[in-house]
Amino acid sequence: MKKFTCVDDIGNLEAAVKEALEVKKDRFAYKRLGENRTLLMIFFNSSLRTRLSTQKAAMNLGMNVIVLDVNQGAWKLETERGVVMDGDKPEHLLEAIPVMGCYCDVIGVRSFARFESKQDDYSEKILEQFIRYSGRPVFSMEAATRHPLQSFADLITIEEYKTKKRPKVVLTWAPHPKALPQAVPNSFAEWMRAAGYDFVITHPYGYELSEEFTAGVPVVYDQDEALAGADFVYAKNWSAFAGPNYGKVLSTDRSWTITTEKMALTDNAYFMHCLPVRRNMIVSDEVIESDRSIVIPEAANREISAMVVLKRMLETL
Ligand code: AN0
Ligand code: CP
Repeated sequence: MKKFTCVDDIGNLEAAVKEALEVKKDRFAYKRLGENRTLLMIFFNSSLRTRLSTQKAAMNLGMNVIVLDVNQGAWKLETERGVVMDGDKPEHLLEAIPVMGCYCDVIGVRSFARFESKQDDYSEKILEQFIRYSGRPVFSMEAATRHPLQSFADLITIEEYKTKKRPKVVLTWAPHPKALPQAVPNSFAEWMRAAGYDFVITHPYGYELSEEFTAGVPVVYDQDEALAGADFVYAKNWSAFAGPNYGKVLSTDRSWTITTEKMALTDNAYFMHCLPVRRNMIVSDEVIESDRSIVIPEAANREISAMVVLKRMLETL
């Protein structure tokens, strides 16, 4: 595997989940595969889970790991070509990327939407430059439009917990005080469609996601109606995508918070969230602490999704 940025890169989903459950049974079986190979993880944004789970996955495979927080200790990077660099940025991404490629065999990149230009965000300007100029296999650790390691872990988790062949999975918007990217819901939608589940999205008017990710998925604007009969409730906030409101917070309506009353509308659904989560904005204390909350096993599966991706990259080096 030369890149992992979206669902198409993983190929057949059944085979990918099978491989995931296999490595989960014995996560040290491929300890020799990564010997003398180096993973470089580059963070333009904060992270707890991605940082730890991906490093752990690489160590399980015997790799060496270097982590670079670009905004802490590295030179500030200019990302635009043609800029006269007389400001506060001493280095250009176009040198930094091939230099980083010299010191490693595989690169992971976290680079969120910047909400300065929808065109730049949705063309994955930063991630694509790593793919083009690093000379190394590149995987996304959440980029501007997708979070595929998260979605893959979400899929593994649903496959582990489902009791029906085709469960009803509901992606629901929930309130949050700050503008968040659409990457997690875009990506989740893309993977749920590919998995062929009974998949429904619910959000207030104005929060429509890009059709690129949601084509054919029913959108129900009444959250209670959407939750009826759900087997999995996947909560997430995102900012507006459509039109001039791109990147804006249009609502903080707490009647969309997932509470015990909301969960009572479901078919005893499991509660999921990628984390980090703001309690009593996105979800009540009671729901996230309940025995139907699977946010911790979901986070644990991040190690497994990262293992499958790194293993496949190592196998094709
Ligand atoms: C990020 C987001 O919503 O995309 C990361 C989630 C994994 N969340 C925050 O910035 C709080
Ligand atoms: N879910 C997730 O990607 O978490 P982090 O932002 O902490 O890595």
